[in-house]
Amino acid sequence: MARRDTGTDDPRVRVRPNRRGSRPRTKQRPAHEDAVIGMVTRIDRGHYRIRLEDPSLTEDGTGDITAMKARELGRGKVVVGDRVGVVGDVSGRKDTLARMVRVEERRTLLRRSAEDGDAAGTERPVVANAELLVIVTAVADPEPRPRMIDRYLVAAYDAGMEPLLVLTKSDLADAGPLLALYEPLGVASVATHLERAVREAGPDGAAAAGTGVDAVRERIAGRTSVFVGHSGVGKSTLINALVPEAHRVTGHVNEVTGRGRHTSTSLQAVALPGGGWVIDTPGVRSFGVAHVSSADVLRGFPDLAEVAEDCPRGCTHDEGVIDCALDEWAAATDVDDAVREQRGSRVASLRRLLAPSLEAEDPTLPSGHHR
Ligand SMILES: Nc1nc2c(ncn2[C@@H]2O[C@H](COP(=O)(O)OP(=O)(O)OP(=O)(O)O)[C@@H](O)[C@H]2O)c(=O)[nH]1
Ligand SMILES: [Mg+2]
Ligand SMILES: [Zn+2]
Repeated sequence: MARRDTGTDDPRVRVRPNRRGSRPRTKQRPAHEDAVIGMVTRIDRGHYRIRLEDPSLTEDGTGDITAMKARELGRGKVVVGDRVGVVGDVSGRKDTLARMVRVEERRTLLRRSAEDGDAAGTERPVVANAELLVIVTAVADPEPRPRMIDRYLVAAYDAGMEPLLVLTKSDLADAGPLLALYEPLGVASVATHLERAVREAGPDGAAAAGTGVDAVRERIAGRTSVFVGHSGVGKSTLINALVPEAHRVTGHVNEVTGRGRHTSTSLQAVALPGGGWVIDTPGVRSFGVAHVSSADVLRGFPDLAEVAEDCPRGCTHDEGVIDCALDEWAAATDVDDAVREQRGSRVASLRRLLAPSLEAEDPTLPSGHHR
């Protein structure tokens, strides 16, 4: 997939290419050559929790330190997942603060746009450098919202991230209809069900299995993934099952509103035992993608993007527009009926993801999917 330039949102944040040890040869040395590198794992009121690449630098050997932004960094946003350079006291001792002096170039950037208020339409960075967007949706309790999944898919393609659909609570309802809705797009998916004992272990974790947990573990191994979705879908519970050391607090779904309690309140990156990171995020009601164009979405589907190269200039690829090459491709008579049918549903699914239609109502799932 083509990666877009994901520089920070503010030109005043100095982004430097990742040089990995090779010293610049010019006489002009960059500022803070002695800075050590780490990853931002949590942000709490202007305090950045950072895990250093070299954990032996800290007194306790964990590599965890706290830093504040140096003034020279300007107002540009630094987010969880950012690789940053820090100077000063990196001992990690209690009450010490290091200085964060630079942000390395981002490989991916998950962004969302504000949907109401003064900032409506403006985009904000959410997480940097993650490879996998784990879209967590409960098959019931709370009710699944396919539009939300669609928005997250759009955000993943825009960010240059690979999506993984995880359908939780498959003990409560059949995951089949939802899986079928995303099958034509070729989105990887896993249905999970955690045993009561695992769920109730809460932040103390329980390595005991549940259905689908191993499949998720395999997919996230050695990579950086972000778990997103509505409050109460079971993001933190799943992360505890995957990484018992995570100690994430979990909540209940309110019987009256059918929603979670917004138990997790901040983003938190948790190291995987075998390498890689999982980033738990607070549940959100919606995820704005107004900043994403149809071309950004198409990049997630190289085969369809190639077909769309034959579209008239400025084609929106919407259903019913004149001469959209996707229609011609989906109706081709020189292929088997089965292939034609497949193409048709793939184009229809893509169109569902394209920006304007995202405002529409949720597609209805076949009734009676509850157990
Ligand atoms: N029946 C059932 N319940 C589950 C399953 N997984 C999680 N839950 C329950 O769902 C509720 C919410 O779980 P959390 O992990 O706190 O949800 P969350 O997505 O982290 O929510 P926020 O932090 O508010 O965004 C808890 O009561 C869990 O026990 C499952 O597989 N089956
Ligand atoms: Mg949570
Ligand atoms: Zn078109």
